[in-house]
Amino acid sequence: MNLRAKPGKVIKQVDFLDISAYLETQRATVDTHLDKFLPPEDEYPEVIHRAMRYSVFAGGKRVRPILALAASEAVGGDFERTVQLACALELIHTYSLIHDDLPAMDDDDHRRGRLTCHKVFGEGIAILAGNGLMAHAFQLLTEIPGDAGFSATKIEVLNGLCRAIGTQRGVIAGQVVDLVTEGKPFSARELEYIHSSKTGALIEASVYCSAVLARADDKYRRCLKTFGLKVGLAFQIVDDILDVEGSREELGKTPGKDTVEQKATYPALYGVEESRGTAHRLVEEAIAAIECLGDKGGALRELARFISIRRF
Ligand code: GRG
Repeated sequence: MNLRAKPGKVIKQVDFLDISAYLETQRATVDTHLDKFLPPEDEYPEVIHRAMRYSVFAGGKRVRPILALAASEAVGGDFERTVQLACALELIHTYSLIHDDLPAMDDDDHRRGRLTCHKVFGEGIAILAGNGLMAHAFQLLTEIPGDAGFSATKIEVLNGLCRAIGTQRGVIAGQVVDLVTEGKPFSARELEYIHSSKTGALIEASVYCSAVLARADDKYRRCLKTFGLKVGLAFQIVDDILDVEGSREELGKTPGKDTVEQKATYPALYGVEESRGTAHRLVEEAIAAIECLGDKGGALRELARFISIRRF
């Protein structure tokens, strides 16, 4: 299996993937394409394009686009098409971060090691920068290259993504329940709903939509969906743990806020150790779910393991 690194450069898959090097090269590939796809800073009205680029290029691990690229590799997808989906996923994710940081939501001053978008550009422009990123993401998706016969596939991808971010177990649904349970007692069921929806749904869509775009067999779509769902939930559980254990330098944002704001988190309900155990178990189940991919699932397996042990 070949893993694409910088555009035009290919890393040969080895038995034991160096995950740090892999993440770094894939991140560079994603960033190059984000830069190409986003409107330039000097395009009128300049302030909105500066705000959009400020948040997108503030840092970020690019986990969702990297998962989309790895899933595509695993099922034989086309790189040029998939990278456009990958960038759309990152724009939607960044949009969710900008809105999540607003005073009306989590009210954060720092994100990705920088002042949040509304702190630099004001609330009005930050709201519009989020909206702008979402609009641009959907524009990118509709412009994925392909002949007329490919349109049905694009609609299926769009549908998968709209479902992932909507109000029926999508990102918005998870954020709503997160918001309304703040400071209140919450059940295990509500907690899993929040995490699977506000974070899991977009991660699940990253691998699932990538398989749809690659026109992969149903068997592969299904196993990647299960993989994404489990990895996505594990990702948010680790995020909760890092909020308890991480530092501002590692996280690029203020730790400890979940406790102060009495958020519904895994450590609050189960404690840190049990939560860590749950995240590890979910990742092992995710890895088992993609057994059908054989050697081609190597990068996805390593990405899943990285997600359970990450420190940032
Ligand atoms: C419909 C997309 C959308 C948004 C509107 C504001 C909102 C509704 C949802 C917020 C959802 C949210 C912020 C969930 C938290 C997800 C999460 C774990 C963020 C951190 O992700 P990382 O660690 O961050 O991948 P980086 O900075 O590395 O990209």
